[in-house]
Amino acid sequence: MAGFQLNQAAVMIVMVAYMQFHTTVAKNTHVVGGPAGWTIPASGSDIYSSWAATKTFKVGDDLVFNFTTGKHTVAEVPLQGYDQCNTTDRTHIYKTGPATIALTKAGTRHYICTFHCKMGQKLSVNKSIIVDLIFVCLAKILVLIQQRDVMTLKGLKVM
Ligand SMILES: [Cu+2]
Repeated sequence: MAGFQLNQAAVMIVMVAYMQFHTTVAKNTHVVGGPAGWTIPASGSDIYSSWAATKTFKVGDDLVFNFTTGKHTVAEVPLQGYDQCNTTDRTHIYKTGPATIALTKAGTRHYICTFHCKMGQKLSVNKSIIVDLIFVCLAKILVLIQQRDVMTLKGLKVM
């Protein structure tokens, strides 16, 4: 019984910590390239890698690509497509500006302009959800422990 109450308290603590984490580290909107926006960079793709290096991207954040429709595009491509400016294996293409793209999964994502990639209009971002994963795993483990305790308690009642 004491163990059951302790685990219930532990589940509550993890849930509260998780909610706190999500309210304090709220979703961020990142305007790609800052005031310059999504355009042909004057000095190559360094402008976008430098911009990305100053940001922390989390799952749930949004990327906003500011561009004039018809002048540029945003295509999500694998690393090879990013390196070679090749859109064959693109997963998405956004042709209407501004384009808001939600970062829904962890890992590195690559975006290129299908018109001007070779002129350096490309961006690579890396997202981290390590803290999120730790919370989710911990909560799941505690729920499992709690369920096991409930079953044990039921077993005791029958006896
Ligand atoms: Cu372009």
